[in-house]
This record gives sequence, structure tokens and C-alpha cells, in this order.
Amino acid sequence: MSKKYKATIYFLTNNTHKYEEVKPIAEKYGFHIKMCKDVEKVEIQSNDLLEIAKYAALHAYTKINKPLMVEDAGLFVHALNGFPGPYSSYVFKTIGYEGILKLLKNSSNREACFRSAVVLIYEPFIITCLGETTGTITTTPRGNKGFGFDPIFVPSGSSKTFAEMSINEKNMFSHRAKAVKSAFKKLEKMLELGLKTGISNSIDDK
Ligand code: ITT
Repeated sequence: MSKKYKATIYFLTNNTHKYEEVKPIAEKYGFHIKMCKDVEKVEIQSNDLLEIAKYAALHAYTKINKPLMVEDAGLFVHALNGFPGPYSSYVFKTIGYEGILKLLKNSSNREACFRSAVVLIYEPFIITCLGETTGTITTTPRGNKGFGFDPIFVPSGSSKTFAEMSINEKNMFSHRAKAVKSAFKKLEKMLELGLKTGISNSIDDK
């Protein structure tokens, strides 16, 4: 690592797109982020994204004992009473975004939102943050960037789908960027306070 970072944070995810989105944000706050695939991400069944992320983070932390971040997200479609929400991963694998478009075929209500829950463990701190982006579901898919439901989601304030945006553009709107930014902001504050009070005597890489 040539640049001087405040610390390395292990990002527990199998999704390279998520890693690519989070990396520039982490670096802006001075943290080096490393994708961590060698520890299992245990996903409990819950309606609450934060509960899912918390369990996965605590479970992984007992294995790696290093600064760690977990992020869980989902698409919540209003006309479908919030479906697929926390089941987004399974729904994407089974019916894909085409399935969501079919379910909404006769619906004039295209409102939806993406939600993200982040858990960041950096001893002695456990930081949790939420991010939400409202928007609409298109009638046909557009764009070939990103992943998951990106081709059918247009965030409020833009006319492009997430799949038509570069990572930097998506990060200006996304649920993930909002949650991750506030997590790093909080961590920065905690570390400053810790240093001032002498609670934490080192912010070097562990
Ligand atoms: P992990 O390894 O980090 O769990 P994942 O792809 O399973 O990666 P999530 O559980 O956070 O990610 O998200 C569940 C699904 O929701 C994901 O598979 C996508 O289909 C969808 N999703 C989440 N965030 C998205 C985004 O920013 N854009 C498009 N689809 C998204």
C-alpha cells in the first residue's frame, strides 16, 4: 500500500460491483478497503436489512478479528407492498428484473426505493447506518452498467437508470453511497474523539 491510509477495512461481499462502488467512497475518507471473500457471509432470514447485516458482520468478526464492513440492500416496490425488499437477492436470481416488470405490467404506480444497511465494526466501535433512494421502475430495461435491478430503476432527480450511470454518477444518488458515507463519517468522528480522549492509541493498519 503506497498511499497512507488510516486503516484497512475488510468488506465482506461476493459482489464485485458493490466493492467498486464502495472503494472510492472509502478512499475519500482515507480508508483502504479490501474485498473479503474467504469468510462466509451468513444471511439470516429477516424483514429487517439491518438485522441481516448485523448478524453477518458479528459472525464474520468472530472469524477474522479485523476491521470489517457488511452492507445489505434491497429494492422495495410500492405497488407490490415493498416486495422484494430483503428477499431481493433470491427474487433477482429466480425471476430477475424481467419478473418485476411483469408483476408491474398493469400498474400505473411505478414508485420504488432502494434501501441499504451498513454495519462497520472497528473496535471498540460498532457503527450502523441506513441509506434510502426513492425513484421509479421503468417499463423497459435501460443500460448495461451496474448489477441487479439497476436497468429498471431511475432515482428521483435523474432521468437515467442506475445501469446508464458510471459508478461516480450512481454514487451521487445511491442508497449504498448514502449509508456508506455516513458510516465513514461516523467512524472518522469516533476515531478523532478516541484519539483526543486517549481511548484509542492507534489508527494504523491492524
Ligand atoms: P453480498 O455478497 O454483499 O450479499 P449481494 O449481491 O447478495 O451481495 P445484497 O444482498 O446487498 O447483495 O442485495 C440483494 C440483491 O438486491 C442483489 O442481488 C441485487 O439484485 C439487488 N440490489 C442490491 N443493491 C442493488 C443496487 O445498488 N443496484 C441494483 N440491484 C441491487
